Amino acid sequence: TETTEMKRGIFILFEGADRVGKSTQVQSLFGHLSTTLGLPTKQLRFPDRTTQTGTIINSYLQNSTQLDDRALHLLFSANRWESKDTLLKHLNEGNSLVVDRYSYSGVAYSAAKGIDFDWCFGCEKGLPAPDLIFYLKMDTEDATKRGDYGNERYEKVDFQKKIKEVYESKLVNSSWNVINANRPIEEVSKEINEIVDRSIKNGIQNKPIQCI
Ligand code: FDM
Ligand code: MG
Repeated sequence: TETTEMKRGIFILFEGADRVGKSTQVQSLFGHLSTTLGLPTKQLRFPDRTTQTGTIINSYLQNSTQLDDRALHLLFSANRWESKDTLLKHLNEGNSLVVDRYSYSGVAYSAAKGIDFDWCFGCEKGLPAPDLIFYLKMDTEDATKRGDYGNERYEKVDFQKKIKEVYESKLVNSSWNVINANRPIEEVSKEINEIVDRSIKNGIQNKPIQCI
């Protein structure tokens, strides 16, 4: 209402390997924020396959385009940079964002191919940083048993193990929330909702938006 001071939105990110349940949890948290808490919220995912860079990325992921690994990495990064202003606008206008993959996916998937980690990370520096990161953790074998596995380029057990290794040895740090994703959906959601509720109570929106 007009009498309450408007707060900026919260930037919440979900990361993890394929088929760990990110999209399901993004949707569930979106419902919690928008319906239960009544906060204006938007749901986003990267890559954004609707833009020009996204079109090239999409055809690569569906195995219909070949591309140099570093060129691809830069396209994924550019795909985030082109939405930088939109992300900031949403947050500053009070819209919270629940985002499915971001810079850390970019680094994890490219470094898992053998590209230098710091080179991969460099392209991300300066992008708006998430306020909260949820890393959904699951054994690769369990993830690969899930429906539709194997339809896209990276959905191969050995490569997924490498991705998980990059995340867990080089990206996840004490500020991330590591969530055991090998549990019923509702149990996972409940834990995530509690962390978000607590963060809001502790004034997560009062600090300025950070950069990566
Ligand atoms: N992916 C995603 C990357 O390789 N780099 C990136 O920067 C991002 C954001 O693209 F295999 C990979 C991860 C995954 C695919 O598809 C995106 P889904 O729909 O999120 O699985
Ligand atoms: Mg996928």
